[in-house]
Amino acid sequence: MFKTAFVTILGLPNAGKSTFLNAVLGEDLVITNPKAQTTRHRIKGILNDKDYQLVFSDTPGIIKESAYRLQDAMMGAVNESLDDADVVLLILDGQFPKIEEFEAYKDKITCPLVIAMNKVDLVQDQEKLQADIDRVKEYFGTELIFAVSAKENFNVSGIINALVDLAPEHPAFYDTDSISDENVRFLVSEMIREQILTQFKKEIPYSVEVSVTEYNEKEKLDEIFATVFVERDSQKGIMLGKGGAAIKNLGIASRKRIEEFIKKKVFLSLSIKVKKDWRTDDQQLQYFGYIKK
Ligand SMILES: Nc1nc2c(ncn2[C@@H]2O[C@H](COP(=O)(O)OP(=O)(O)O)[C@@H](O)[C@H]2O)c(=O)[nH]1
Ligand SMILES: [Mg+2]
Repeated sequence: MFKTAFVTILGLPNAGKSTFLNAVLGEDLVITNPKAQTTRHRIKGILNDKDYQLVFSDTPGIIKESAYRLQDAMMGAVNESLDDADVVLLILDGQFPKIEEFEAYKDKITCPLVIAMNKVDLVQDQEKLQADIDRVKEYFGTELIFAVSAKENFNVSGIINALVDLAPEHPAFYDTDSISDENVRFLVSEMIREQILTQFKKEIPYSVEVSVTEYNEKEKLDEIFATVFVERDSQKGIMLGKGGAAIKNLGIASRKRIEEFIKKKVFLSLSIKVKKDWRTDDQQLQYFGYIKK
């Protein structure tokens, strides 16, 4: 009897959704960062076992009011993933569950719900945690709640077991020896964006989009050409840095991250272009794949 389920990961920004998915997969497939709104798309990650396939959708963190069109599109991705789910996995920050933020989503969850109280490695007050768990159980009407730490891989397996229990009997939907159906160009562009989130401050992380323009697989090394889009000329200057130092560092860090993931040597060439105010422009958002044509 083979089981398979679409599991949508839902939660507030920074709860640890992407970290949790990576812990499940045992690989850094999706990018994570302390900055909010690191994840912009719905990204699938697949856990394969001889008896089951769990197809996880990592999603952007939910925000109440979008400030610009890109955020509208991000919330669209969340709603679409909820529609397709067999099971919803709600990830809460175990330190501050903030359940009231889910009022608008509670009724949209029509399938079974599993809840992770994440970051318990940071929780000092165990009594408060237990009281919070009881409150969360009551609010969402589920007993399936687990204290976990995605970062330290604590009790991630408890969640997997609960998800498999709830999974319908069904043959696999995806290739059973791959952790993702995302194309490598997209994953690589995300890895470059992850390094931008780490290296740059203020508005830069929110203003960039990365696109891989050419990917040549060669025997000894993969040749990758990517463009970093920013919203303004001034941002281009910051990204280049003094004498090109910033982009050089970005190139080195990104290359290492990509090499670790694809387990192969990489030649990476980065260029920077200005696409004025792309985050508020429907046509550009379409071009970058945030809204459908
Ligand atoms: N201490 C601790 N930090 C975590 C845990 N899970 C995630 N984080 C951190 O929380 C931040 C946000 O994680 P991320 O997965 O990007 O959150 P997302 O926005 O929900 O996808 C990152 O700095 C993670 O390293 C955890 O279990 N314990
Ligand atoms: Mg994320």
